[in-house]
Amino acid sequence: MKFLILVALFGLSLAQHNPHLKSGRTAIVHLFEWRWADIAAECERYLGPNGFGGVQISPPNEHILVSSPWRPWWQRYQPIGYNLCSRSGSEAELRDMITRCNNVGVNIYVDAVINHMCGSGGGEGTHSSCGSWFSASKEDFPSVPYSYMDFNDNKCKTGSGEIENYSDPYQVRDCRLVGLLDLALEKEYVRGKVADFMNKLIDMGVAGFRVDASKHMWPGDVDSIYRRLNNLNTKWFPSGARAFIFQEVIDLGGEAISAQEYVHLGRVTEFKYGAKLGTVFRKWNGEKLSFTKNWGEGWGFMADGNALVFVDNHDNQRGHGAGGASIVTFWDARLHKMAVAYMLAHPYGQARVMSSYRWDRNIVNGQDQNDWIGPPSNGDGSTKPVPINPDQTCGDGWVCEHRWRQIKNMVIFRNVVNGQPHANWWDNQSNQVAFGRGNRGFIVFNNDDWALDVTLNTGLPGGTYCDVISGEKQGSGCTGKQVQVGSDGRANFYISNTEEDPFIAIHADSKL
Ligand SMILES: *[C@@H]1O[C@H](CO)[C@@H](O)[C@H](O)[C@H]1NC(C)=O
Ligand SMILES: CC(=O)N[C@H]1CO[C@H](CO)[C@@H](O)[C@@H]1O
Repeated sequence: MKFLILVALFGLSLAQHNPHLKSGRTAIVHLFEWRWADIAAECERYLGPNGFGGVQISPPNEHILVSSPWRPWWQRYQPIGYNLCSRSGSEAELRDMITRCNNVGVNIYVDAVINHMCGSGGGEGTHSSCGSWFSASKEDFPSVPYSYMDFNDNKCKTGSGEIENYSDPYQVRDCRLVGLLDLALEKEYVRGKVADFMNKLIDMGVAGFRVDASKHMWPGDVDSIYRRLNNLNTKWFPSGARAFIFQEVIDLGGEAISAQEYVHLGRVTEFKYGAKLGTVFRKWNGEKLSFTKNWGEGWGFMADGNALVFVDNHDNQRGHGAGGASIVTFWDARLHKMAVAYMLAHPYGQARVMSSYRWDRNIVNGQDQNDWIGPPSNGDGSTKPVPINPDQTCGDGWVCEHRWRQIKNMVIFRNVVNGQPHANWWDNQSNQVAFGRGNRGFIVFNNDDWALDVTLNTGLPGGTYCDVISGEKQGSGCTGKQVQVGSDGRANFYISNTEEDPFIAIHADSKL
């Protein structure tokens, strides 16, 4: 009997580790702060055709409007309620986007902010994205409705009501995170309101959720909410499919709360991944690329099936959250392309690509004074559309890393090698490494300060392959380097350390 119950519980939660990606797709992209109308268009014109599996969207629910500083990105992490109008668009636009993306095989994952409402200093009035009245000082949010009884003020035992000591797991869960009003998720009423919000999105067709600030919620409380979730919409997903859950738990080791407390409930963001990969590609602390032969669990990361991996995210690309200076972002484009390619070539974890906007950095003593700046906007604070240039890059400050040829082609590489084992590793005991994925793909990196010139076993069938980093296959031709693989699977690779992109990737579909 006990055994049967365990199997049933285990089965239910394991289901929430599955992203339900469609037809061989493998990677997710975070279109940070994009408008719904632009995401819908991007699904149809770019993400669907290029094999992207899903989009993580910014929080869709009603949020506070902050005037000082002017409309920062983080205002969307301060909910006022669960009406679905936000800086990214209206409920109708959200619904249209979900439908259109699903129809071209691209899933939508919602950034769910359920730990808290706005900050205690958020004032009183209708300065919210749908215009709902609220009072932060009275803890009154009539649009939900939540009242002062729905917050953790009595449960938190610190004098200030804030988290004062991160070594105390009670404080981290029961007290306010940087002043944010902490919801009493142990209450049936609050759990019901959160589940209703998430179920509305599930019924609209989303495939799952990135659960913000998960570390600040008790695992038992979020488990109770996840169990209330509807199965996914059968218009696009198999009957009985559960929402994909990936939880934001920043765990670089050495803290009271570990990622392990959440892995039975869904996947967890593996923050060690980007922090370590950045250290390796920057060659800091004596790290070398050759040390990544056992990348993944061998580096002390969580089990493969539990991990959501990324090179950078919207927090740590601007110095928030975890990872610190080693994180490699679009500001370091050459290293960023290499690190993202490494992630996409490697089988470990569910991969997520970051797609950013530019802002005016102003770094004083290692801290960016402009880390708050919101997306490219008009004077009234409304977010600008994403214009597409003739060369397929984006304009108006949108970086669109996911459209960089090297990254887009590695998303395709990951699809082509899906399910194939990590194979044919080579390294020079320094920063030149190569590995393949079964007999479907092979990648070679030169992050040393001298040329690479070596003949390697690729595991691929003989033939001429087009390198998808320096160019790509177009019709029967190749716009980049060509690699000759002999009938024995061996090929010579030459990569100068001064090349724009000192790495080469070939795969079954890039064969000429
Ligand atoms: C922080 O919390 C931990 C765990 O409860 C405790 O051992 C430690 O003494 C606390 N530190 C301070 C400064 O209160
Ligand atoms: C330790 C070291 O640098 N080993 C080798 C790295 O790779 C090049 C050739 O690709 C060799 O010349 C180095 O000796």
